[in-house]
Amino acid sequence: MKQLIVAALLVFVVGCKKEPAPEASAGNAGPTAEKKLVVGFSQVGAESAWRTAETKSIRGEAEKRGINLKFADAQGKQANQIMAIRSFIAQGVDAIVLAPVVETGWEPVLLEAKAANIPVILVDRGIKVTDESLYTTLIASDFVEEGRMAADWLAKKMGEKGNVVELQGTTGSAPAIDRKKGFEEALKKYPNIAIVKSQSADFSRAKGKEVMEAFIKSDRNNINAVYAHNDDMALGAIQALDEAGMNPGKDVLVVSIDAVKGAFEAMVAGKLNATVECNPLMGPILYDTIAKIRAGEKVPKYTQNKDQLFDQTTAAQVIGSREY
Ligand code: GZL
Repeated sequence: MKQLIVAALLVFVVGCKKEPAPEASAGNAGPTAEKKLVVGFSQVGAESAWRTAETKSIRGEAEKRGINLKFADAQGKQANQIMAIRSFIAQGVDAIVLAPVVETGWEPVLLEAKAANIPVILVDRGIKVTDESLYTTLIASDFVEEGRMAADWLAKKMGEKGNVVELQGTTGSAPAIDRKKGFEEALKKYPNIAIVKSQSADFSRAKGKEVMEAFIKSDRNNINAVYAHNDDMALGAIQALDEAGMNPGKDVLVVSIDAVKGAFEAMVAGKLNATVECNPLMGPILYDTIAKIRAGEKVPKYTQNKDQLFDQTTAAQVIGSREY
């Protein structure tokens, strides 16, 4: 009888042995695995080398940190960004990241995110809202300061006199509005410099070439310098100037913003004169900020990415160490 009870007890103990938790595969975390952070990211599009670098940084860092990043490319359309944000809300993501294509028109969808209690982090561009609680924080460069830096450098190079043509970024976007504002503000110190033409080329190289061709066609003898709101448009303008035999970088000065690899190559080649860096490598600071928000820490409303100007005097020794 005693043997019977011991045997029964043995079966009971073996039978209760805890099976190891099923391996937490990428898709379904096992019962003991920590729940993966899920972040929805609505990206403007892929209009420039800078944008590509920003996407690479944000996606790559999510991969590195084991974050489940849901990525939506809006192809430059605000309606697509609004749809993407609604989809993230429906999926119940832990945080929404938005690089807003333009400054206005965000209140309705951000009110929905707020109602769903999902924090919204703005990267790279700001928005205009009456209720600032609709987003938790903005991580971006100071575009007005970038415009001022470009203007001051160009004015000195031009001997504080001459005519400038301006290639603006995407109409209604924070960088286009503020880079124009900063450039004009700084030019007030140089009454003998005039902006004789100014038009949007949507941050794209192809449109930058197209608009520059039109500027050349209409008044080629009155162009002493080009100010482009980003390197891609500047490189397009350089192509147009080259094709017109106008010697970019020497007879016509060219200054832009972003400091992507192509800009350094153009500076080394003597075709671009200077570029103001606008750092796109937002991944690490973005996820550090999300971690603080989720831990209940106070984060600043605005975190400024520091910028610096590069010109031909330093391009050759810096180009090898550039990360984007
Ligand atoms: C700046 C970013 C701008 C870049 C462009 O933060 O929004 O958009 O300067 C990009 O190259 O297209």
